[in-house]
Amino acid sequence: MSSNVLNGGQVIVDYLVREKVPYAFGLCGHGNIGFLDALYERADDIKTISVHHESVAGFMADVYYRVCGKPIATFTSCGPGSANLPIALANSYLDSVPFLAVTGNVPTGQFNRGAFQELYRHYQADFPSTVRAYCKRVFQPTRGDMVPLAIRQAWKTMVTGRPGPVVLDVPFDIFKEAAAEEAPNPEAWNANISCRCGADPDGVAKAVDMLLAAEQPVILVGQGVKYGGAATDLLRLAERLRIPVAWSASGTGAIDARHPLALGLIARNGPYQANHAARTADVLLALGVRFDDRTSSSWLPGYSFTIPPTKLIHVDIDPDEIARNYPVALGLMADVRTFLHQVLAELDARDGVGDAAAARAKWLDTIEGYRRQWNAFIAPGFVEDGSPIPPQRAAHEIDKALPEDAILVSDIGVHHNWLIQFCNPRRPDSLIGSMGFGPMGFGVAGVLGAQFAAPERPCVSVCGDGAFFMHASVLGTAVEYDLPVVWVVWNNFAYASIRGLQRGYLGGRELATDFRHPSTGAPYNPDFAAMARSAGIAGVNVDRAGDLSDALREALAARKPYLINANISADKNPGGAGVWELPGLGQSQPAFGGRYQPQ
Ligand SMILES: Cc1ncc(C[n+]2csc(CCOP(=O)(O)OP(=O)(O)O)c2C)c(N)n1
Ligand SMILES: [Mg+2]
Repeated sequence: MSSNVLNGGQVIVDYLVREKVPYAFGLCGHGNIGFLDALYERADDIKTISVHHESVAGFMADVYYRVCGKPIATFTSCGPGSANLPIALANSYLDSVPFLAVTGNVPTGQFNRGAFQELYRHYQADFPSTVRAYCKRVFQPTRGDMVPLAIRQAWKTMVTGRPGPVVLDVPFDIFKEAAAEEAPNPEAWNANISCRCGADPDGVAKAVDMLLAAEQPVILVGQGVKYGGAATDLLRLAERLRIPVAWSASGTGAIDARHPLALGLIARNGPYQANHAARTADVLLALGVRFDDRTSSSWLPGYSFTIPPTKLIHVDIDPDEIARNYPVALGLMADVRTFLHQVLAELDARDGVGDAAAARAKWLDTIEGYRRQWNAFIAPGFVEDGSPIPPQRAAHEIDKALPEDAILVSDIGVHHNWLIQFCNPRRPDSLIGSMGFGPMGFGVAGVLGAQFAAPERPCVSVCGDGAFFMHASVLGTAVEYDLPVVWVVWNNFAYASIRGLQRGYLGGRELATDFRHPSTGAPYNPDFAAMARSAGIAGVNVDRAGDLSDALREALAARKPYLINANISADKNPGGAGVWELPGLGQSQPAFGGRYQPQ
């Protein structure tokens, strides 16, 4: 190889540097030492962060993007190393978050011979089949000179249209094989592509007609608004037409939860004013939201939505999501931010906009009535005391202690349901969660990615005891990279969200859902605070509700890695005005209000 020719690994790394990717998160193996060697040479331009489980790298990459809007790369070895990654790929894929996974594979000359760690019994070097359902696309260059094309196409696929993770699967020898004199230039191939497509102009006019004529309109926002950078324009539209805004769990934070037009979460455990306004709306403008079962009360009419007769305007960058679950009065394929610009411009050209906004007073008053009823219903939970800590109080105390610029990354489980119901996020990245694939560990590990993306901001993970134990290796990574993250382990000595289903639907036939000591039968868990201390991290226990917010404030003030082990009750599930039913397990009832049946 002549000295001015880059090998495959060098081309990939050079491309990442040209894309201004500051970090590669991952874990070594013989399959990727060629790539690590290329990273070694460019250590001044791109920092390599080594973790203790590959899924941690994937979750970090995911949350890194959710915080700063820039995709990052991961690196994993061949065979088992990369087989630890699909859980994170799927998580990002279903939540439309891009990252580039550079996976190693066996040498091309050994394809189909059953070399160490080769998946070969259906097809040679078959990692791509493993992740086919888990990512947007897989590229597998099998000659050095195929790498430049693969890397630029992989990057483009990842960031254009509906974003998502892409795998670049690189056989061992290709990292070291001559590839090109230089990496492709992102300025030429990717930087000048815009996917901010607008809706068709007739559709925009029709949407405005419908919004101006509506008497009881509601806007529903999903994560397309957050990650599409449309929060400011959303606010403009909502205020201009005085339309209340509800959100899916993934849309949490798209509007400040304390804004007078903010209705709250639409879900099983969403508040009455959100679910009831949405299910009685005459026009529902849905922006960047995909109507999953948890947002839609399992699609049962009359709990979250009643479509029809509600007229649905559904706007999404991906037409596959439009009319997937509900018929549309108007479906528009568009980037949400561009669509909002179009609508605002159309309103500028219309007469009577002020009248339409003024006519909204009655609808907003009615909603205030719903809000008062709901607030009275939930009020006792905010002051409930005791040990273990009552869960609503716990969510409230955590919310109280977080400064405005904090990033709270939740894990998956009943704690997530409490947080999305009782925290009041102010910014699009105030409360981050996974709503598509929902893998335990997302928040435990993701908080490290948040801290890399926002080094100065307070980053907190609230995670279940089950998930923390599954991913406790993160303690070491926080120490090794001096990341001042705080874990609040929501310790209920159980896989409580699943135990709650056994209690609610299966007559309390509990099996394999809690943690007990074999001799005493008492609730058991390792001492997580001591575990943290053994890793060189501050660790404290909190048993009383009144101590939780002070403990969190102290942890944040320390600006070093910290773990709070909070003893929290799981006797109650968060209830709301919607439902979530699992087929075959019987009907569920909302905790507040009932099913709406239009006349
Ligand atoms: C990797 C993975 N395994 C299993 C599940 C199924 N699951 C969803 S929530 C949950 C319980 C989580 O327990 P914990 O982390 O303690 O949270 P809690 O519900 O108690 O708040 C389980 C097992 C999952 N989502 N992800
Ligand atoms: Mg638990």
